[in-house]
Amino acid sequence: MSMPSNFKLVENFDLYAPKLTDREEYFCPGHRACQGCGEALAVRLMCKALGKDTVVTNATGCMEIVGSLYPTTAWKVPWIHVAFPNAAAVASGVEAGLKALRRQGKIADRDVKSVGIGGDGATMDIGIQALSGAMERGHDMLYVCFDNEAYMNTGIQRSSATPFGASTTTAPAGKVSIGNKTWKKNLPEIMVAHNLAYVATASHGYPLDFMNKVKKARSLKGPSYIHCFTVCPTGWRSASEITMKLARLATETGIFPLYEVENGKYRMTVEPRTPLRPVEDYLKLQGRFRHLPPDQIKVIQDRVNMEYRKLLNKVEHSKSWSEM
Ligand SMILES: Cc1ncc(C[n+]2csc(CCOP(=O)(O)OP(=O)(O)O)c2C)c(N)n1
Ligand code: SF4
Ligand SMILES: [Mg+2]
Repeated sequence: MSMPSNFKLVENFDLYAPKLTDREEYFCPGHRACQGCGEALAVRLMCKALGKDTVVTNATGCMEIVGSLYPTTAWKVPWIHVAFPNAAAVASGVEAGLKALRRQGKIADRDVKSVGIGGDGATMDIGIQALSGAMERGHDMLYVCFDNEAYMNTGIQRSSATPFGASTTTAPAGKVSIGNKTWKKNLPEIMVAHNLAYVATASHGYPLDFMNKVKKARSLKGPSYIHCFTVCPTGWRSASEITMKLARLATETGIFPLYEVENGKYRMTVEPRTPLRPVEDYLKLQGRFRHLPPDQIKVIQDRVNMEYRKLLNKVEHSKSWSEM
């Protein structure tokens, strides 16, 4: 698998070469995700990077529904489905349980990791309290948010991750509205404010970058958080065969930059060529943005430029805690 030529992979830590990835699948084919589902691909990649000694706690959402249709399951690691709001709380309980088993010598020789997962609705809206609590208490766990920018499983309702200008069933574009009028909540930044040792953004459009981040987070003791961008052809009204292209365009336009924050220090892990591509290249391929007039596209472009500059400023000036 090669990176597109207009990108530079900045990573240097213990890189996953494709031939070294785990051949085993832990989120298996046969699940019921829509054609071209980016979230299913991302979950599969995450599982490959985590390996078999993993317990996954999954909030309600698309991945739970498509992966566990009775009497089948796509999961080959221990997996618990929990309510919409409390995946992080249950994952922290799993971690406490693992600690007890370790103390009793029952899993003394195994490094079993507790991993909580949820969609943007489950993580950024309804589960944010449980997530904040689990991170603040310092559990040895990883939480991964699979952000497809709406409540997809129940019919494309807007969430706090839905971008400005997108048309959703609860924020429809029409004669009186351009669709969703709020800007995406910056949950990675909220996680950084929890002083976690490791926070990263990721995308299934950059599989090795994502898997390396999962691997790194897995190896750390303590809480860590990864925010993974995932394309949803059904909710975004995009062609299923351009799922990877859209994920890469999100990064190439600066809409979803890929970076990590380790002990307070920001670092870009994939650097798009500058100047960034215009946001229109990304927006025009999706039905949810089809109605946007040029002046609204400019509003989005200006905002993306400003957010990107803010991020570059942090990359340039932030220091790791040990350097302070
Ligand atoms: C407390 C509660 N409220 C609402 C629901 C209904 N519900 C189930 S899945 C879902 C949407 C999930 O959205 P998200 O977390 O973004 O995951 P996605 O389906 O987009 O992957 C909703 C609203 C529920 N199960 N429980
Ligand atoms: S609705 Fe979207 S996230 Fe859900 S399975 Fe279909 S493509 Fe995937
Ligand atoms: Mg969602």
